[in-house]
Amino acid sequence: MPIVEENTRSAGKAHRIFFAVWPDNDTQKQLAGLAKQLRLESLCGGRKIKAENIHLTLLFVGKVYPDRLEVLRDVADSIKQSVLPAFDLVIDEVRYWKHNHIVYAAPSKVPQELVKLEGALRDAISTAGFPLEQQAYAPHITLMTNAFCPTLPELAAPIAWRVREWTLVKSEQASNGSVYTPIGCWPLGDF
Ligand code: 2AM
Repeated sequence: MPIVEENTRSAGKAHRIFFAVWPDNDTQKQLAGLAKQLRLESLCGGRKIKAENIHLTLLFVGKVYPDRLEVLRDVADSIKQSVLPAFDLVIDEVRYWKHNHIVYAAPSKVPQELVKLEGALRDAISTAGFPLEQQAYAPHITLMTNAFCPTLPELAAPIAWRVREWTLVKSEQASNGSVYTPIGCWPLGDF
């Protein structure tokens, strides 16, 4: 995955930042249980993502300095909740990317509301001068890393997730893996 160019250098330490939707407790439990339920570890090897780290990335922003973080929050504030409704995300597939050895869960049908949310964020953040990767949005929830999985089991039942909000997240590396901290949250409209 190409690394995003650093944003304008300024005072303080830059943080690695992304926008995501984070599962509620029940959905998190179901997604975390998938690797176990499908015996992905014995099938594919690799390492399970910690339950608290399971998420769906909306937009990866990359390195952001503290003063630009405020700009990012203002841009997020300016996105109209009235045109972005809450939506149902039905996770019904488990897939594998050979190129980066990731096993992930995904919806076979990507909701238009998710496409609209990602598009609105991308437009607003890019207009505010943040350099973004240009690749097409591929919604996925990473379940395992460093996996090798030529055959994948099928999901017995889909996981229905009501997405009601989106989050700005700071990512840090600790000795035992990534630590994700929410630093902003915006509701989706329930009409
Ligand atoms: P992943 O699930 O495929 O690893 C934090 O790193 C989140 O941003 C992860 O969900 C990661 O996706 C996603 N992401 C997207 N582009 C990235 C990039 N260039 N570098 C690191 N993470 C990226």
